[in-house]
Amino acid sequence: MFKKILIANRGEIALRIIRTCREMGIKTVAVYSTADKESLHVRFADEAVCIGPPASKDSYLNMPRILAAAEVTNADAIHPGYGFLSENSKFSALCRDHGIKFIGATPEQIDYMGDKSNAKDTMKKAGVPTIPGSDGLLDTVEQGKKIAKKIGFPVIIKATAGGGGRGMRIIWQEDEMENAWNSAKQEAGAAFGNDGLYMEKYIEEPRHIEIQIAGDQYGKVCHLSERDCSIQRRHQKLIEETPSPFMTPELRQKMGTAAKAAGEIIKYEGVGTVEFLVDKHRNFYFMEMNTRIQVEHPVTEEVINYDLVKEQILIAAGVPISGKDYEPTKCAIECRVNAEDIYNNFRPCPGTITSMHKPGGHGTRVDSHIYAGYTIPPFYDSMIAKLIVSAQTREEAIVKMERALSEFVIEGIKTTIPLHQQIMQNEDFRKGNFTTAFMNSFEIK
Ligand code: MV4
Repeated sequence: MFKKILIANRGEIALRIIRTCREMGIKTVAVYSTADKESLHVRFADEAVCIGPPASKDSYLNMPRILAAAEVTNADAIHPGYGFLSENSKFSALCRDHGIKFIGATPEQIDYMGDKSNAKDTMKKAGVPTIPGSDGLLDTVEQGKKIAKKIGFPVIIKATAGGGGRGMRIIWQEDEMENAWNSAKQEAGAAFGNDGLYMEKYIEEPRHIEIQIAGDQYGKVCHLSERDCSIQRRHQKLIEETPSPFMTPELRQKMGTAAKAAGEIIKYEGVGTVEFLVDKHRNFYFMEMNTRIQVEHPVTEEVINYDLVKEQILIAAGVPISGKDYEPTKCAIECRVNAEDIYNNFRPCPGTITSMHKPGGHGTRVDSHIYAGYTIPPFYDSMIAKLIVSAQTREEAIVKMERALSEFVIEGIKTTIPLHQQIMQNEDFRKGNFTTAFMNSFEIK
């Protein structure tokens, strides 16, 4: 087992990883930018190394500095958390070259899954359902028109190097094709240095349902059920829950089997997530695979009683997994609390928290690095806390979330807590009747 793990991240996920390391008897090294000197991850770790100025590119994305910090502290592994270097193949390769275990995917797997058209191709071969569209990349706009006529409008053009919604264009009729093609190609080239595009039938108002998987070094892959992440705004998830209110035992069985096939074909080691779009007829299609621990992992942990970060560390150390699949035995919901002004187009609101109170009690979990007197720096993501509740039924979980949100006091800055309170009151949300379009028509009071 590892003796010392360096955590190449900040905020709540750095704390989350440090906590599991402590429970496993593994020493921890925090790295931090000068903007995070007063952060809890710095105080909770056994050692801490400053790796540079506030800007992420100079600190949390600074590969030589992070590797140097690992070498001077004698860390034998690096946990990248989510975001930052977690899906950076160059960093994964650098760790391997330096004899430091990267707790995440291999460089080959990251590159493979990072090319979306390629990933889709592989999934098709594994028997995972994919959305009808072009066979690989499109060569010309004429070819795009031909395929669109065959599969029928609307269609969507996606950047093969994209993901998270960047470089996509929806096309409703043929005369829009030329413009969409040109602007998508231009945007993808500028953003990713790769202007490859592919086409799919556009699925209107789908649900976003993802399956958590875990694979070990011996080729065994299991699934840990789904998370419904349909409540999102501009590709930023707001609320995640498990089980999905749209799920049936039959669909879970099919999606779980497909997600395992996805993990098996790439010999996936570690915890990962297979994202699917699910249409109103409960047809499901592969969308992307994430080769990292995700923000929303706690809802899965709460319903299957499983520490996913511990599992990541065990798998990286070569421990075999049990191989058993999991069914949720209760319900969990997560609300992401961001330092944003919901009445001002979700403008980020960094600043000092003058006073605060975190909710607690039965079935209530808060994953957060904030405290009274803490100043949220303006340089990073605006998520400051995750509030997770679990209960026997979805109805009870919603009531518990309302109770916990009402206890949550954060003064000095604006947060998205009032938005979550309004969503919990929404009739369609309460009925489980929602798609990825939910927030488009949600009226903030
Ligand atoms: C789609 C789609 C509809 N049809 N593909 C958005 C992010 C990127 N990972 C893929 N995305 C989508 N791909 C087809 N063929 C709709 C979306 C989409 C979406 C997906 C999941 C969650 C939220 C979304 C919001 C808008 C669009």
